Order: sequence, then structure tokens, then C-alpha cells
Amino acid sequence: MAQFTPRVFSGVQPTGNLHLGNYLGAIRRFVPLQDEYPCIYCVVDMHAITLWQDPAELRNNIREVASAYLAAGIDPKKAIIFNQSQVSGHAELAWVFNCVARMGWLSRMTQFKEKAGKDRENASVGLFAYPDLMAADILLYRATHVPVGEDQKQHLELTRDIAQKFNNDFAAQIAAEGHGDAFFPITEPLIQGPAPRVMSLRDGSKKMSKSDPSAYSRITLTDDADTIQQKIRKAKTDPEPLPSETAGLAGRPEADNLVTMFAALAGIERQAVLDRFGGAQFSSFKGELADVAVTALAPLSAEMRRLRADPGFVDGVLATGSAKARDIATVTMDAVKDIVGFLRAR
Ligand code: AQP
Repeated sequence: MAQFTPRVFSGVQPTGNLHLGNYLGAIRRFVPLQDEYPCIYCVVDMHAITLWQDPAELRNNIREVASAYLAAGIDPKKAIIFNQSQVSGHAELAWVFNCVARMGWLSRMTQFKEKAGKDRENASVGLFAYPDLMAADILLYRATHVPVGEDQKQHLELTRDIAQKFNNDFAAQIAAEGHGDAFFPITEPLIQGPAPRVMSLRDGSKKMSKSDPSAYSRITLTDDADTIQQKIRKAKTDPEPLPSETAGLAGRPEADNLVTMFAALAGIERQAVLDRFGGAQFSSFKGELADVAVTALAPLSAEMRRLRADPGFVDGVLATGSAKARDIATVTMDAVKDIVGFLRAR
């Protein structure tokens, strides 16, 4: 079996309202990986336009995600930070994958069903083909590991299916071109950490999301202390006191979510949270949770504000990162073109 150099890739959409779920499920987890692997962190602006985006806001939101990466501690000297649309290989490889993936595979994607809703006929073709572009993002760098939140599990499985089918469909050419028995790795999702699925503050059965119409459903990375306190105070709960054991959180999604958030933000186990608050009413627990959230997020949002005031610096980071990403992408795309049978200038 072909051996692949370990490489990490992940991305976040610049669609505004970056929230605690994006931070705990993804961005915070990107940081330590940069000391272990070559890492590529992308602002996936081409994914963002699968739903309508105001152009001026999109530009702002691209800088906001880049600022969040930097503020969280991703070092552009160690990891590549860039925005997707600056590297044309993403679109090129996505087209090849549109021709590898099957309609039936994409039709099963739950994110498309949720986002298209009942008005499927009116959804963009891009929204339907989104998972092919995501596979291209990852495989353009032949990434072996992808840290994501739990909601992306199905898309990662599709990425593996596409890589497998490409490797099979073009097996003879892949071998003839000297790539052994596989050109693309079968990428491993890294869905770990204390909070792989942060839920809405208004409904414990729905994930915290940028697009939820209620601002009270999420804590954003730019909320100030008062707003965070207010949102946590208003968070939905049930009438029972907190349990003393984690087993007691079963069937109590809102309690489970708040305890998970506390544990992830304070860096302790969920049981340790219940050792402290078991038997307590939500009112006292919520006050402490708000303090923990403010302590964890205040330095991040202050640094994001500082970076947002310096768009020239952020744009420079993205330009430098894009040049580095393009170098890797060009090698992959040249090989893909040869494997597929396109004629290119040599
Ligand atoms: N609620 C969440 N809990 C844990 N991780 C989450 N992620 C998203 N929501 C949660 C992870 O954040 C990364 C970037 O996500 P994205 O920008 O691709 O957006 P998304 O997954 O579609 O979810 P959003 O941010 O809530 O946007 P909308 O409202 O548009 O669906 C990914 O690793 C994701 O798993």
C-alpha cells in the first residue's frame, strides 16, 4: 500500500457569526497539531458562496476567520493559512471529483437536505456539489488527517469514497505514472476533543450554528462579556437540578450541553463539573459558566479585534499562505492531469 507523508488540512467557512462550536470543535484543535504535522488551514470562501453572500461582507468574513486562526494561536510560520479562492487547484480538482462522485452519494448528504430544506429545486448546484469541493480541498494537499467537528463526519466519509474510487478507476495509470497503488490517501477524520458537537443554547437537539436565525442560540467569538452572560442566562434548561453523575445527563440535552461547554472551556472532565455542581440549580451554575466562557474567550476576541483593525497584515498572511499552498497544489494537479489523460504543456 502506498505510504503518504502525514499532513493536516482543515477549513472554516467565512459566513459570519463564528461561534463557540467552530472554536471548540475545530479552530482550537488546529493549534497543537501545528507542532506535530505540516498543517494547512484554509478559509473556505468558495464553499461560502454556495449560499448567497453579500460581497463586502464576504471579504470582511474572510478576514474574520483568518483573524480567528491567528488569534487562537496558529502561527503562519509553522502552518499555512490561506483562502481557498486564491488557489485555482481547488476548483480544478473539484471538477474532476464531480465526475468521479455519483449522484446517489451526494443525494444522501444530510447537510444538503438540511440547508436546501423543502425548496430543493431552488438550491444552487454548488450547494449540492459542496462535498466534492470539500474532498478536493483535502486531497489537493493529499492530506492524511482532517480535524473537524462531528457534523462533518459524513462529508469526510464521502472524501474517502472519492479517493478510493479515483484510485480504483485510474489504477493502471497511477501505477504507470510511478505513484504505486494509490495516488490519494484515505484520509482520517480527527473528530475528538471534549466538545465535538456543541449544541444550540435554545434547543439542545440542534447544533450551534452560524445560520440559526436566533443570535441567542450561539456564543460568537466576538461577543462581549455582557452579551455572553446574557445569552447563558437565557439558555434553555430543564426544571431539575444538575445531576451528580454524568449518567444523569442522559435524556437532558440542554443540561448535557452546558456541562460539556463548561468542561471544555475550563479544561476539566465533565464529571469534575458535576462533582462541583451536582444538586445545584441552573441559576448558580450558569453564572459560573458565564465567567468561565468570558475568561476563555476574552483574550481571543481582543486579539481578533486587534487583527481586524490591521487588514493589511491579515491580507499579507493570506497572500503568503496562498503562494505556499499553490506550490503544493500545482504538483498534485499536474499529476492528476497526467493520470486522467489531460494534455498539458510540459
Ligand atoms: N456546533 C458545532 N460543534 C462543534 N463543531 C462545529 N463545527 C461547526 N459547528 C459546530 C465545526 O466547525 C468547523 C467549521 O465549520 P463550517 O464553517 O464549515 O460550518 P458548518 O459546519 O456548516 O457549521 P456552522 O459553522 O454552524 O455553519 P452553518 O450554520 O452554515 O451550518 C467544522 O470543522 C465544523 O465541523
